[in-house]
Amino acid sequence: MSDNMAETLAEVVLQHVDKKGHINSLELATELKEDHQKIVGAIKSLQSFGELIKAEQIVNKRWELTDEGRDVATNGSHEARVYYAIPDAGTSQAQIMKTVPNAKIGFSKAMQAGWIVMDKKAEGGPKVNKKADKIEDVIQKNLVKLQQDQTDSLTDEQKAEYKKRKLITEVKITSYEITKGDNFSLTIEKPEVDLTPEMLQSGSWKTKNFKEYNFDALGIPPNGGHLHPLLKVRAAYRQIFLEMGFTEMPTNNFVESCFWNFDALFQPQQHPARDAHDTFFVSEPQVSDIKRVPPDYLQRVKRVHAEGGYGSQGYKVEWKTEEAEKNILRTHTTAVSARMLYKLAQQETFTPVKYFSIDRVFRNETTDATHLAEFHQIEGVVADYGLTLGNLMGIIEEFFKKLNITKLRFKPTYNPYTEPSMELFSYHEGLKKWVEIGNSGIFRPEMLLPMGLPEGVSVIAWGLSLERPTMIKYKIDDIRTLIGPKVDLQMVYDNPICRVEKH
Ligand code: FB9
Repeated sequence: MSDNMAETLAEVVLQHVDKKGHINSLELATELKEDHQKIVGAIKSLQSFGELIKAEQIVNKRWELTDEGRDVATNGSHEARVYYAIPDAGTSQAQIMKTVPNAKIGFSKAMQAGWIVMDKKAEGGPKVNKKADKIEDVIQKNLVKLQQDQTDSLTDEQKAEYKKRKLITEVKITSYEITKGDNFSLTIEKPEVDLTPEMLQSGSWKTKNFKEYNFDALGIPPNGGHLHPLLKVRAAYRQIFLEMGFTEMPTNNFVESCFWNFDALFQPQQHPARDAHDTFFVSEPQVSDIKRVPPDYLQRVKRVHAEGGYGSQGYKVEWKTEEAEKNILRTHTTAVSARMLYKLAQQETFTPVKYFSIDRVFRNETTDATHLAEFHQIEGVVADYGLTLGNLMGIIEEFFKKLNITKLRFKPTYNPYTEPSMELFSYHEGLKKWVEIGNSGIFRPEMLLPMGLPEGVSVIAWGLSLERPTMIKYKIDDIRTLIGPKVDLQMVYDNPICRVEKH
């Protein structure tokens, strides 16, 4: 029904209430030959205009015919149809059962009514005959009367029987007694509405009553963008490195050759970390253009792996270009550090540098609440003449001090590309125990010298992840609520700014 039709029906309701003082919705629907539900809809819409009308809900019960009841009203009761199906000469019960609808119940009811009789000794087998000369189909008459004028003329016994035979059912009929409200009026003050695109397209705006524009209303606060917690912590760590004079390395290549990720770092080609269960190998393009590695440098790397040199005995195993040229998802940002250090070594004159990187790395790990197949590695690198383990420990202490971590411990460990190497530990006041917070070391000569860095230049470096400090800061227990498909974006909207108090 269009808006206009509903308004018209509502106006008709008002006119009838005005004329008669009160009306019943069912009676009005009958009088207007209109669907009762549409009358109810008009009443509901009038109720939304304040006290125009009073509508008292009336719940009545009445008997209505079922589908089977309507069939009986039209075609006669089951027993009457059996009676009229019997010829004067009689017929077999089977013939009745075959040809008359609902014959089973009709047959027994006709027998009970004394309308028909069975002759079991009839010639040619049992026969059913009419017993009564004529019958009155009271059921059909009662149902037709109920159907036509809704009067409840049935006796209680008849109701019980017809209900039992599923010919009638009792239904609740909700209707409304309508009277004039305190603000009764024959005209409907249209509600104030907001303009919508549909009104403009349909032209219905012409009959609408629009709210005054409130130009003083405050606008809806725009839902601005929200930084992910990881990016907030990354910004904090980036600021610390920049304050310490570090330059960010270009880490915008997730795909890396095994040469830069492993071989340039003097990581042996047989190292388990280079297996597929630890590393994601790229199938297309499967190999990098190894010719882009300066051939002389590649040869020096090959030699230091296979034969040694620079004071090292090497690994004394064959070194294969086919291994070096394979493409992988980088397993650490130290691959980028290697590229940067090689580039540094090509300078005419060596200049000390401080580099850092914070970016994604990928490892073929089993995921759990604290591990994903990727994480963000934070790495600091310093290259200069004569750097020592003391410098490494000192710069790490300086770095973590800016994160308010002063209780540090260094534990010797092994890395393939640094010697010596140290794991970093910090005392966790909450857990009352020392927790690992990173790793570090001095790059080996077998990595630096083939690059062409001058004798005496040493490079110190350390690394940690971005996810661990982020989870601690934002009190997130499961890394999968921080990153991945299950992340609740509300977490991104709600988490506070990342502040690192300055010390
Ligand atoms: O981040 C780690 N832990 C951590 C860091 C910070 C933190 O809170 C902040 C101080 C306030 C709390 C915890 N870890 C390193 C230690 C562990 O979490 C470890 O279980 C997970 N590690 C990752 C690698 O796991 C496969 C963290 C990641 C890691 C480890 C080593 C490096 C980088 C990241 C490195 C390196 C390196 C070494 C030498 C030369 C160059 C780089």
